Amino acid sequence: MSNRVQRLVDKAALQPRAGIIIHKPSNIFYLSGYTGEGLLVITQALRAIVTDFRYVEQAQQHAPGFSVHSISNDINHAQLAASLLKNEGITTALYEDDEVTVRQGKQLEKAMDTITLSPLNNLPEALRQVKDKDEIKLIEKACAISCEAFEYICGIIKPGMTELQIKRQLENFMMEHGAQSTAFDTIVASGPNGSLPHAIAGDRVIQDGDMITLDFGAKYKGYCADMTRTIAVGQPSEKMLEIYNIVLHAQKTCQDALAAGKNCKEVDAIARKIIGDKGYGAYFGHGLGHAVGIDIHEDPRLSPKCEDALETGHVVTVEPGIYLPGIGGVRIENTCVITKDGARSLVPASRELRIL
Ligand SMILES: [Mn+2]
Repeated sequence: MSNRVQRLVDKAALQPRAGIIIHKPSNIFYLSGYTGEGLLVITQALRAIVTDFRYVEQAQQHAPGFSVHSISNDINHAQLAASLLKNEGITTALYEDDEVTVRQGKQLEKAMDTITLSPLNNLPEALRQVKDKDEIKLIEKACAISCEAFEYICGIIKPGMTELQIKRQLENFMMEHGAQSTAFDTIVASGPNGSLPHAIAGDRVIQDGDMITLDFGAKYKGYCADMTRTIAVGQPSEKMLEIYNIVLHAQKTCQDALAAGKNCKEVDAIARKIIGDKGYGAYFGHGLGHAVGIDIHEDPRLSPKCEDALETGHVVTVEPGIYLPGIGGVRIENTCVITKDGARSLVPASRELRIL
């Protein structure tokens, strides 16, 4: 963790009289290991956590390299951060203008009277894009728990169950098998609900012949998994089989195309071409994928707008889909790590259509 703070200091080219204030929980966790409330104050010499009484002991345990400072009735977070910075002779502070609320911003401006505030420009997020070996292991473990849950749920889904029952059983299984939580709210979209890419699981009862899209992931030691499988309960319609095979071909082709140096929008374009050539371009309206890590959606994005090049250590999803209003939808998603010689899926579950 101390190495990460030093890399941030280097990336920001932090001057001796400049400091950094971190409010975003995922950046606080990445830089310090601390998961409670509060903020980080960093200078060339200082690594500090500003929090309140409830979290003092937790912060000391999580972040041994940091000094821990508690607010009181007389001094708020902004004032305590300002006093730490002023003690170091700091005159400029970089802060997360995309994270602090308007109210927090006003408090900061007031407290930092002799300090000039300036945007940090998502430098911690830039560092987080390339995952180290330990981070990849944690994402891989999160994916392994998710795949076990997928196997389990395929064994119990039957006509007559509701989407919500499936969602609860899937999430419970992940929790009972090592997940700290779900990485995001599980999507269970059955039958015609499958045409809603981010359908909310509800009371719909599974029927024979339904296809069901399951989009879910475990969170393990702070890191997210993201996977989607569309399965069939009994024999699906010809139309659904047709779009399944197109999505499967697009997913496999794009996953095989992942490599360091490739442009994100170039990989997205492969899926758009495959699906478009079959006449379903208008029914694939979202990006091909996104990076995953501490947050479920990180940069870079595999989207038509993203000019970034993939790098070894990026972890991205590949998740093409086709959504036909009133009929249903198919999406297939793996979380993949970019390696020296291509990419490797962290999701071992088969992508072939599973008919229960
Ligand atoms: Mn995803």
